[in-house]
Amino acid sequence: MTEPTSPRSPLEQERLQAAAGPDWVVQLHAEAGSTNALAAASPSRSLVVVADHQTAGRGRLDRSWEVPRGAGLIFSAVVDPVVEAQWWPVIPLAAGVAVAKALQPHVGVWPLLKWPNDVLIAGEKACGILVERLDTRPPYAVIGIGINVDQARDELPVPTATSLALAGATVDRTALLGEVLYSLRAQLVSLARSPHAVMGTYRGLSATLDRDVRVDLPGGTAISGRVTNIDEHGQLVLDTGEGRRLVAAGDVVHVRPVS
Ligand code: BT5
Repeated sequence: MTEPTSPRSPLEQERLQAAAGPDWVVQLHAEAGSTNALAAASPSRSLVVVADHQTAGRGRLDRSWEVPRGAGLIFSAVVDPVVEAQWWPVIPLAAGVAVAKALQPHVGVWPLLKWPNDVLIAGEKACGILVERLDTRPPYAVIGIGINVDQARDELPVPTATSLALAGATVDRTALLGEVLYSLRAQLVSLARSPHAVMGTYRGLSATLDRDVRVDLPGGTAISGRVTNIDEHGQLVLDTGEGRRLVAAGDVVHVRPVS
């Protein structure tokens, strides 16, 4: 379908739509502030807002997501997850599973997931995911995904980041969009049928399970302990040495692997 292109060739609407297939409605912006913000501003089911370049990319907790022009795959998909509210926390984890599965054939190893949903290649972050719930009826989820495709080391904003290129994979962003959306659809179908099954897959890809961690909590405090489980609702189960704590939100720092 497509001729070979260099990883940073400008994206084209028609090619993206062809790669995404009929299940999705792709809307390309040569430049956007945040694709999550654009998708949330005029949401419709199965809309996929793609940006060739993003100038105000958002991370969790008001952090930023930075990618040089053309070096990343940056998009937000609007979905109707058809799950009860109690299972919404599993959506970002399902998205992480979807990205890991889509990247595996390119990098030849299994990407692992740092809780909740950083996609790591060789321990470094290759993809960030930001899921937001909209007050629509039914409530839609905006699933924002940023994959580092072509950055050189000095183009990454933090030393803990990596890209597919640095992992040895030359990947066409258009084809990758199709692959990730296909994988995302499959995980969402699986989630609607059985959140337990998705969590089973998630645990198998977790880089955080059985690790000693420090979790920086949203309020500014931190707790440390061993991650003994990630429960059915995606919460960390932490053995602090003084008891068991459940963590629903926070930033994990892996302290050291289990010997
Ligand atoms: C995330 O937040 O990892 C979620 C990032 C989601 C980005 C996508 S792009 C499409 C959609 N539209 C948006 O506006 N956002 C979504 P968090 O876990 O908070 O991580 C943010 C932190 O990762 C930053 O504070 C940096 O330390 C680091 N960071 C920033 N840019 C990065 C990059 N390109 N690669 C790896 N790490 C990065």
